[in-house]
Amino acid sequence: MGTKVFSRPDCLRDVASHYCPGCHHGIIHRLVAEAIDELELAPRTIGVAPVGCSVFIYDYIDTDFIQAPHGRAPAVATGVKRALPDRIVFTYQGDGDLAAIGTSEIIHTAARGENVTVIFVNNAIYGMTGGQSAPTTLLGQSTTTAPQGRDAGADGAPIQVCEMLNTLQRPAFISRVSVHTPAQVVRAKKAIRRAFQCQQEGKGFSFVEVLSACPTNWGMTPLDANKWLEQYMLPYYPIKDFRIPEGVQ
Ligand SMILES: Cc1ncc(C[n+]2csc(CCOP(=O)(O)OP(=O)(O)O)c2C)c(N)n1
Ligand code: SF4
Repeated sequence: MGTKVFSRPDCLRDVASHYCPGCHHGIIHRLVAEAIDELELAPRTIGVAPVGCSVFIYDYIDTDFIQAPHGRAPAVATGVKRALPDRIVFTYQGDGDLAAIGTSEIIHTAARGENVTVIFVNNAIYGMTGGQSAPTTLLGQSTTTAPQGRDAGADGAPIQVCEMLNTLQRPAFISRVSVHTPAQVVRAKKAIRRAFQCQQEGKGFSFVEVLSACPTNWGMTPLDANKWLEQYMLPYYPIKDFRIPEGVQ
C-alpha cells in the first residue's frame, strides 16, 4: 500500500467552491484550515466572515462562524473574544472590507491589542461587486471606477495596511505574504500558523496580509494574474515580517 503524502485538512469541507478559476481565496482557505488542524484548534475556533467574495468562507471551513457587516469583522471579533476568551477568534477580510469601510475597526482593534487573528486578503480591487477601486488599488491600475488608471491627484495613494498598523504600539504579530508561487505558499502557511499560535499563547493581536490575485476583475488569465502580482504588487507591498513576538516559532 502506498504512503499518503497529501490530504484535505479535516476542517476544510469536501465541497466545490464558488471562486473563479485562478482566484487565490481557495488557497488561502486551505492554509487557514491546515493551521487550525495542526494546532488542533477546530473545536474552539470561531471565524468572522466578511462581505465580499469570501463571505461564503463559512461554507468551506468547518468551525463555528459569525458573519459581520461590511468592515465590522474586527469589532465583532473583539466582542466574541472578550465574551469567550478561551476561544480562538479570527477574521477573514478582503481589502475593500478591511481597508475601506472597515478602516477604523482594524486600526482600533490593533491599537487595543485585542487577542484575535486577522487574515487580510489584498487583491487590490473590490472583487464581488465588479472590480471597483479599493484603497489598495495601485497607481495606474485600471478599475471600473478608475478606467484611466488610479491617479494619485484624484484618488490618493494606495494604503499600505501592514506599514500603517506597524506604527501602533500594541500589535504582537504583523506579516505580509503572498501565494503566487509554491515557495510563497509555504511561507504564507508559516505566517498564518504563527498568527494563530500567537493568539493561542495570549500574545495579542496578530495580522497576516496575503497578496492575492483576482483574475476576473483584473481581466487576465490566472497565469498572467500571478505575473502581474509579482511585477506590480510586490514592489509596493513587499513580502516581510514586520513584527514577531519572542517565542513564536
Ligand atoms: C454596508 C455594505 N456596503 C456595501 C456592501 C457591498 N459590497 C459587498 S462585497 C463588496 C466589496 C468587497 O470587496 P473586497 O473586500 O475587496 O473583497 P473581494 O470580493 O475582493 O474578496 C461591497 C462593496 C455591503 N455588502 N455592505
Ligand atoms: S471575482 Fe476575483 S476575488 Fe472574487 S472569486 Fe472571482 S477571482 Fe476571486
